[in-house]
This record gives sequence, C-alpha cells and structure tokens, in this order.
Amino acid sequence: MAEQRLPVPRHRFVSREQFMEHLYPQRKPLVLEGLDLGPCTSKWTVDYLSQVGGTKEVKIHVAAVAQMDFIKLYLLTSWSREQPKKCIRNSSSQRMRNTTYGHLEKTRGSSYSFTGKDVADIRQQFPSLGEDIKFPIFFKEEQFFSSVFRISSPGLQLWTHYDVMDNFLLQVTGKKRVTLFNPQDAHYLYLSGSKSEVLNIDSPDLDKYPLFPKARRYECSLEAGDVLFIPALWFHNVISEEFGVGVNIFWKHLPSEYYDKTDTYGNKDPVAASRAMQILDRALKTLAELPDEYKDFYARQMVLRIQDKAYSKNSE
Ligand SMILES: O=C(O)CCC(=O)C(=O)O
Repeated sequence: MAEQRLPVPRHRFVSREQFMEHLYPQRKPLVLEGLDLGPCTSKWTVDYLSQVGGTKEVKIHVAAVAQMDFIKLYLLTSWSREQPKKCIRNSSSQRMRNTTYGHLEKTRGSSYSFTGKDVADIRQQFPSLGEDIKFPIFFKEEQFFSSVFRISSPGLQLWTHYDVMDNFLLQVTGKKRVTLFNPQDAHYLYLSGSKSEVLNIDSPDLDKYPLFPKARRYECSLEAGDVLFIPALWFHNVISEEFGVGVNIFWKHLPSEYYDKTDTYGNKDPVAASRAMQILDRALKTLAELPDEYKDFYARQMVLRIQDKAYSKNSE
C-alpha cells in the first residue's frame, strides 16, 4: 500500500459553538487559525522571556540529541536544573542548535520543592506569563488538566507518541511541523508503551519497520498564532523548524473517574485500559501452558472474539 499523506484541515475564526457542535465530535485533528491568544504572540520574545521569572530555579528536560530518543533522553540527560533565562538563551542560540528542549514545568522557590507529583500549569508556575496568554475556552474549567510551557530549539524532533487527554497545542512563536497518525493505525507504528520506536518517520528503516508506510500520515505546519487540536489517542510527532515557544493545554475529555489519579503528564492509560491489559497479560501466560498447536488455535479464537466484541463498528 502506498504511503498516504493527508493535510490536517485548517479553520479560521472558529467560535466555541462551532467547535463544540461541528468539529469536536468528529474526533479528528485540526488547526484553528485566528484565535485570540492574548498579548503573548507579540510579547514573548527571547529578551522578554529571559527577564520574566528569569532568576527562578526550574526543572527542565534537556535533549542530548536533536532526534529525541525516549531511551536516551531519560538515561543520558534526565532532568536538569536551570534558570528560565539560561534555558531560553540556550535554546534560541545557534551554538546550542538541536540540543536543548526546554519543557519548563516545575519551579523551585523558597517555599516550593519539586515532588514529581505536580501537574504543570503555566498560570500557577509562571503567573506573569500566565497573564499574557488567553486559553481557548472551548471546554469547561473543571475539565482542565494541565498547561505545559514548551521551548524548542530549531531542528528538534519529539518522538511519535499519544496522550490520553485532549490537547490544544498553542504555537505562540516559531514554526513546527507536526505529523499525526490515526489511533486505528497503531498496529503499524511499532509501539513501546505510548511511543513509537520509529524515530526517523521521514526515512524509516524498512527492514526493521516494514509496515510503517501503511500508517496514514496527517501533516500540518504550525505558524505563530496557530492552535492544533490533537484528540486523545492520536499519535503525534513534532519537529521544530525554528526556535519557538508554545503552550500545551490538556483537558479531560472523559469523566474524571476514567483517568489514573497518579498521572502528571496526561499520558497514563485510563484505569480500565490498564486493568484490561493486565488481564490480557495473565490470559497470555495461561495460554502459554498449552502445547503450541492448541495455543495457536485458542489465541486465534481470542483475537476473533476481541475483534467482534471490542472493535469500533465505525473502524475505518
Ligand atoms: O510542541 C511540542 O514540542 C510537543 C507537543 C506534544 O508533544 C504534545 O502536545 O503532546
């Protein structure tokens, strides 16, 4: 099957009513243009951002390589403590090209210590920046989960992954190219947890990942002021084409009780999904007690039963 590349639809000046009634129910990614994001779009220059809260100590993720590898990011670099001033300057400088990825989430002031359990909210952790930005009010305040302040160097690529919450990616300054994949194509993505092992999506190793080209690719370029709606479970891969800052807003699409209460990033599977996976692991262990011929026979019965009972009738 030839690789399919599809543009993400763009909509201009969409009202809350239009979004909620006509666009949101389709559960497909789209770019919203012309929303009022507040003064951040003109105010958030490198100089300004270096000054605001510039002396606070923050924890950031720093990537060792441009094409982030979810193993190396954590093993080689883990968290780094920096001041926003240094982080912004480093990310925007040519010298640090492709190496820094500021993902400022937590601040550490005299009365605040990092616990690893705090959910990011730019309005709490950087109140003066929070005042510059208007969140699109397309969902109810009680559905709000987190807002993450992201700083990206040019050339940086974030691996393909899904989140379990709905997400607006507000591109405040700079440019990004985002590639998205339909959750129904997950079996072509070579997943390891919530992430795809295929890091180079533009030139994948086809000996290792022969099915990858079968996944439908949805693509868009985000410019300053654009907002990308990423529905929960849609895979996305983000390449920063120039230095830029953005804010992600995650919100709960399902009632609260579906979500894992220990989730800080919006990427832990819903409680019932994790339980079902554990039960499946136990079923597979039990199946392994059978001789091969029987194991094969009953495994196929199980697949058919899952397809019949659990696949969406609207599968594409
Ligand atoms: O904009 C980025 O750098 C990453 C965005 C992202 O991964 C997300 O929206 O989950």
